[in-house]
Amino acid sequence: MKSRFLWVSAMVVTLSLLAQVSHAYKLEYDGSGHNLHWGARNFPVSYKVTSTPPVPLEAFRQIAAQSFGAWQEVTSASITFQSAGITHVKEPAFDGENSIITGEKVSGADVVGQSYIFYSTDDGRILDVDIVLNTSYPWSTDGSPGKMDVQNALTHEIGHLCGLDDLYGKEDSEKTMYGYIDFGEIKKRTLDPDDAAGLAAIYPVGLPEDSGGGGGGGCGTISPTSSPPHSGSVNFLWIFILMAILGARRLFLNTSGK
Ligand SMILES: [Ca+2]
Ligand SMILES: [Zn+2]
Repeated sequence: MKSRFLWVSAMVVTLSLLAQVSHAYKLEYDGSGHNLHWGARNFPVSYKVTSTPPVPLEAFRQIAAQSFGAWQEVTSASITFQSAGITHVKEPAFDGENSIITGEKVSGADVVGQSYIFYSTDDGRILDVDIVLNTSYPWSTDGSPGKMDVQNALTHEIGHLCGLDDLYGKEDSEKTMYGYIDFGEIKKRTLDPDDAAGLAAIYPVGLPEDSGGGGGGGCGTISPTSSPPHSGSVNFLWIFILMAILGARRLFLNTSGK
């Protein structure tokens, strides 16, 4: 009897060790241990799309809405999004607008998409996220072989915009936050239960308005819908620019051959 009890205990310990090694999801963190997050008073988080997308503009707008929708539809999470129209900006910038743009402003030829996350070093509150799709790749709207699917890549990058980090484990390959992408791939369009669980961990339903670093009292914090800071806040700008480099999240081309 006693030996069987020991055997069961040993098995439970092994299982819990395995559970610690494998990550269901990962959150993005600043250097001080705060997980990156939007304050609830920024909901709905607004975004703009580039006037020069790699596919027809109207299709691009619809795909962006669908990509944000995949995250907004998570019933166990509270974050919401809203389109604010078109932008003409060409490069990521801390300008108070969350922009989905295209270009080659990414940190390597194998980087298909990249998110630039500007956040407050006080509490990890996200202030501005710009997503860049690398135009040195061909893009499509229908998962065509030999092209990158816009919705597949955008849904992944919006996970970064929300505060989720990349996953690189073999067991993560079907998740939206898997950090490798392939031509013709569309599996990231649909969230895995672990992607949804990560979002719910950051934005649980029923969170009070002033929690999550959002602040409800209008205490002069910067929101992404307000203008960027002018005189008197220049130091902050420099901090955010440095942090953007540290906070950049990239989506790599899958070169493993599958
Ligand atoms: Ca911006
Ligand atoms: Zn990524």
